[in-house]
Amino acid sequence: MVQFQEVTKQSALHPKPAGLVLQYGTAGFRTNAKLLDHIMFRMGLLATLRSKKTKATIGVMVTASHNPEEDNGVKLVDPMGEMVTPTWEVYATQLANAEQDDLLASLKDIIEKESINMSQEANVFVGKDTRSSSVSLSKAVLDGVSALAGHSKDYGLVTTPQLHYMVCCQNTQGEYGEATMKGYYTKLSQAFIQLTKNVTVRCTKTGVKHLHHAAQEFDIGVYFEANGHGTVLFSKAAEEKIQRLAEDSSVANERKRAALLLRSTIPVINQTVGDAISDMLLIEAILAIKGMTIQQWDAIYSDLPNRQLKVKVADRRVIDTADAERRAVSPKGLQEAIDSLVRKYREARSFVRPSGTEDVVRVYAEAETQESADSLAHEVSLAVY
Ligand code: 16G
Repeated sequence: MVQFQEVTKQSALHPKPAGLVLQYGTAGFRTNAKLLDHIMFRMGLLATLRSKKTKATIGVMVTASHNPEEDNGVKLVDPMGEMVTPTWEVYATQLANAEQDDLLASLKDIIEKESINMSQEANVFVGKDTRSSSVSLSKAVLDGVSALAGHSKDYGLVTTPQLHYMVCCQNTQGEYGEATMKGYYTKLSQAFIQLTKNVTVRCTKTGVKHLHHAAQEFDIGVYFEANGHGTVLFSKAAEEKIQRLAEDSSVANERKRAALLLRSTIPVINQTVGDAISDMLLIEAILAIKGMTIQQWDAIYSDLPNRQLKVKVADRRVIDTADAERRAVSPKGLQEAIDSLVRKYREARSFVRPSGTEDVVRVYAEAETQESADSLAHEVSLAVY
């Protein structure tokens, strides 16, 4: 057969040192790179057979991970991006250790045992690490694939998890992601942005009306101001889901317990606006359920020393702010002056904004010590004045 003639021809270029025995170990074959050329060629052959057998794309990664630089290694990746199944590890060892003249017989033995249809198409993805030996070794893998007329895609330098990802994407027709480096980075970075957007603390302008609206955009929105205003809002969808889970008898115990707890929490909260009586009851309940004292609760978090001052000016409206009142955009030069004062202190921040209730400008400053916070607030007040 033409296919096997090509294997015979190509394998002569990747000869096995007689008597050498290697084992497919924890993470594939790993040893000194000088002993691996024939192994790579043969793993190219085996990956092609595995691809024909599974009718899916198979991965071959050339790497020895944390091993010394002079080592290298290879491992196979199964269709869903997982490690190759143990039966095929046995075949890998068998094929790797067949003496040069026995290679075809060993190959045919695997084909027969697995009833592989040799006319089935094969597709193999190959990746390599940064070792200098990886260049020629990954080439040997590609030779193995082409010797059995398989198709290959060489991803070049990739991390091992990236190659696993590519294989899975390819075999799920893109459901897991796009089988490209761009697809990998896009998927991860977008997921990261989405995730951190959901844990993110949103800042708004001062005032319950601003906070309340921002909190309404979440399924469960908790809002508060340093002066004590605040409450918790549940979206209609969240309330309905909690209700459904609390009533559903097929829901697992842990989830049901959480749903019942949330269901009992909702009516304790005054969702129309912050309410000290309602907040007190909710906090009492949370501390009782968690078995915590007020002192323990208070010790979870400590504010930096801070100072708030009010400055009387001719017209407070000359101060205009942006970024949820954290930057002064006018008058010109004010923000730069604040920034340079803040740089004089450790762990310092300072904001100025026109009050919404009095004819004054509010100056807020915080810093590592109370003395620094007081002094910064004073200096910023002078800059405002
Ligand atoms: C009002 C607001 C409060 C805000 C404060 C700011 C309500 C119910 N209360 O008390 O949310 O923090 O004004 O006042 O809306 P200021 O701009 O004078 O500092």
